[in-house]
Amino acid sequence: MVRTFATHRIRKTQELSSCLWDFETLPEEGGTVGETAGGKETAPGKGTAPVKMKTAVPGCWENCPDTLTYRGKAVYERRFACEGNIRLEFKGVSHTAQVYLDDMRIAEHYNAYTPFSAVVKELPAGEHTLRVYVDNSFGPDSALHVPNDYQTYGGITRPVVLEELKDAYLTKLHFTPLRRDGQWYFVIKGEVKNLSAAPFEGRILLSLGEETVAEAAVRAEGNGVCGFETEETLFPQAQEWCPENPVLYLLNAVLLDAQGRETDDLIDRAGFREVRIEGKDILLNGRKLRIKGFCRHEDHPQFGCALPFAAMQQDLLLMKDMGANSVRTSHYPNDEIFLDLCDETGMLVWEENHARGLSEENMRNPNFERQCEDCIREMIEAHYNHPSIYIWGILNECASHTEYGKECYRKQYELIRQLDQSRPRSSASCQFKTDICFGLPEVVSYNIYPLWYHDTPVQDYLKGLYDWVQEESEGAGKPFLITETGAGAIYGCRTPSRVKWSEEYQAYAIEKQLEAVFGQEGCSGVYLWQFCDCNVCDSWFGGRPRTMNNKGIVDEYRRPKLAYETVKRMFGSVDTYF
Ligand code: ADA
Repeated sequence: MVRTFATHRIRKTQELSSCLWDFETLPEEGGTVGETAGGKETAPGKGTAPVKMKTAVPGCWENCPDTLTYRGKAVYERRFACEGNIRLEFKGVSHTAQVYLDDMRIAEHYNAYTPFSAVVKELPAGEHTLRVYVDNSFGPDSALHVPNDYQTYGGITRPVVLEELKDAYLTKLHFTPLRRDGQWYFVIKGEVKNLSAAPFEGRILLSLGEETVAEAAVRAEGNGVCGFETEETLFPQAQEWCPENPVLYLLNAVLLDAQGRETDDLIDRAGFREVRIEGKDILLNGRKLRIKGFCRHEDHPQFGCALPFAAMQQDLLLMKDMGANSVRTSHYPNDEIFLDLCDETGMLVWEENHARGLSEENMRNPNFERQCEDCIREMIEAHYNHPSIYIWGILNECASHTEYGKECYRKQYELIRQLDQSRPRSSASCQFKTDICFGLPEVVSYNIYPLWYHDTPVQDYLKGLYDWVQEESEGAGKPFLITETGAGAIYGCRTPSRVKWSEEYQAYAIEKQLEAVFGQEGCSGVYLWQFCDCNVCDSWFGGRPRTMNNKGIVDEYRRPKLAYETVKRMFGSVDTYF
């Protein structure tokens, strides 16, 4: 399964995943089989035999008995028959991929959480061999995947698709809804690429649901690209998308050649909804929004980060059962299937680029800027149309208190603005009363842990921080969100004495935290850290019993802790709109 709906009717596509591929580890001198407690990687030593097996794609090799702790390189292989122009799309490989088709290198990609593709022209008829070299090791070249408070799994962790292309094909289709005087308008932008040496002339037909809504002429030079853009078009019959009634429209672009023959298509989904900032308020379709959300890692003991469809849906069901209206994809862009489900179920999404807790020294890694920019670009290009995404986040808990850090934040915010003018931007900060970046985004966000990492009464702590933002930072007058708060609990650790790590303590702390957040004037809401317990890297074992981040409201198997009912009661006590 690649998406929850078909993205082509004319372009021929075939999923290459959802089956077993040949797999072999490539341990090498200096290669690794895991981390030591100190965060250094251990070499496997000479004579480490490679592991060969058939393995599931998508999947993580940490879920196979022979490669439970393997960190290093491996190769995946499968064969397929095809001819002509083809496009291969990888929705996610963790974390570095080199792709070979019949021994020819066709793609290279860094970062587990964003898609990439390769186009190969005029492939001869017959069987072809696709080989993907995957590496999940840490090292100086990797600025974003570092030993961290979550796991960097290994594998082809999201779907792989093969597409057959004619000479001209659609590369992009972006839908922007606009709301004016109670009426809905839209603008659709897209791009056609010409793979042949001769110029291509044709037309694009655009439809929304059953209606053809626009048409555009396109002309692309030989091997060139051609953009198209509709006028602002009124869509009087639009039904708006909102959490209570998430109405989706099929957005269909059909490319016709000069003779009027259907050449290619792209199908996506669109929703009419508006996110606007007015003073300290986040307005959704003109109504003042209150966030009741969860931070969620893509993590499961049986599937690593490659959760199957039903498991994703179950996570959403549980979050909804607790009364949540939003999910924060901490700390990286999520699988599109999950975003599809959020669109369908009306779950608002804070989607963020990949970066967690990087110091200024980490941010000075020569690859840092490029790797962040690639991630932002790939995330926004691919996820632009999801109505559920209401905000873009960047650089969770990085160096937003230093001048060097601020320059990085500024560049990344600007890049987002170039790619998307329609959504607000923010960043979850932990720089208490020292953050200097709040002048840059539209929304000010803080991660706070009173009653967990320190015992300051939550209300006092939150008010102190909020007042500081209003009185002494450039964030004054902007919406203010709590993007993390929570407490740890080991599932099954129960004691009436309510010590830390017990379920009783977690439930108590969360009640106090939510009470304070919902009572704080000017606060637009909260994301609890976190939905489920998750694996962390070995070097994080200290302060992380079981080498897991145990702040889940459900444990890693999604078994509810005592706090589940507390969250349900507290989330249930306030509405989605103020
Ligand atoms: C941070 C961070 C999370 C997690 C959390 C915690 O705020 O953003 O990734 O590490 O703290 O559990 O302490």
